[in-house]
Amino acid sequence: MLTQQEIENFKLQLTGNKKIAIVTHYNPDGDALGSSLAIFSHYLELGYDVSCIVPNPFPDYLSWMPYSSKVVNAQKQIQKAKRLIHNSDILFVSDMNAAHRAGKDLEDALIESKAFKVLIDHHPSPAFDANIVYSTIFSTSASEMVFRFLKEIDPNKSISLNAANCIYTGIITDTGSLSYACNRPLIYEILKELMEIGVDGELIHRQVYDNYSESRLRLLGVSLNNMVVMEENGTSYMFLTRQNLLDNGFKNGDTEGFVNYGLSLSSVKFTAFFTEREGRVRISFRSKDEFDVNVFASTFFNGGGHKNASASYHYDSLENTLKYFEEVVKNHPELKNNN
Ligand SMILES: [Mn+2]
Repeated sequence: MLTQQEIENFKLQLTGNKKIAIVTHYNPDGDALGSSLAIFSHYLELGYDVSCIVPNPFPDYLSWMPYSSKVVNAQKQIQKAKRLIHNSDILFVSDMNAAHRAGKDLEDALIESKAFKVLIDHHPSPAFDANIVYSTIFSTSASEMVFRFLKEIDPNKSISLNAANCIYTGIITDTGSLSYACNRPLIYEILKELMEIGVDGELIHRQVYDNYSESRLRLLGVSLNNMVVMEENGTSYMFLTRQNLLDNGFKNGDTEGFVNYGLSLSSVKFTAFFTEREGRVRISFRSKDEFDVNVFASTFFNGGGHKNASASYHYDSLENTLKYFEEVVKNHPELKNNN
């Protein structure tokens, strides 16, 4: 909830000819892009000068999203991205809880910016110095938070179909199509409102989930083949080597969501997915119920995220990383003697 003071402060910032910039996290997913483009659509359509910046490219299966062609990719246009952040009067930071989540190249620009800063997020422990921190873990997604934010700022201003489509996309992609992190009535009230605005939920589902590349499906096959089940620990993991990625024409975003397959086994309450990159291994963690993968990732892999979904990088070979992971799992008090 915003305070009356925050609402007034923000509205004051909006007066006049203001420049707005929006930045989201590295490796943008459906919620990162959805929340950012929802803010973008809303203020662009109100006549503001708005820019939306991503640290690196978003996956192809999101390219149908409204205004996606207007997104500035900082990896390609770093000077432009920094200039837009520097020159903005209002800076939104969305779907991330700290400046470093936007990657090394944008981190300083976000911290040094003199703009009025608004953080919109749903990760634990927001650690970004902003004028408004609009964040709670009791939310499906940053996109849901954008909806709530816009409603609180001006309950009478309608949300456009473009913005609604973006918000809907963020909500369904961050909840595995409403299968986790969504056990609150409010989310269904929001979805109802989005549909009343004109969102075609079935179409969005097809655009997101039936729009994959061949490389993605091939890589899923390899990942499943590489799956290891640690029955005694209620744990499974899958991995992709660098060679697997090269052999199958890996593109950014291809492995999005793979980690969830490891969790679909009845005996498993904790799963991890490892991707070998240059000089490091990217790891995603997922869990069912009470096992906290935010704590697991931060304790053993210097990462973080949410209770049931987190991620980190490990700076070692894939082989050593998997060995270390197995060791940690076998000795973990909550994973020993799973039954
Ligand atoms: Mn998110």
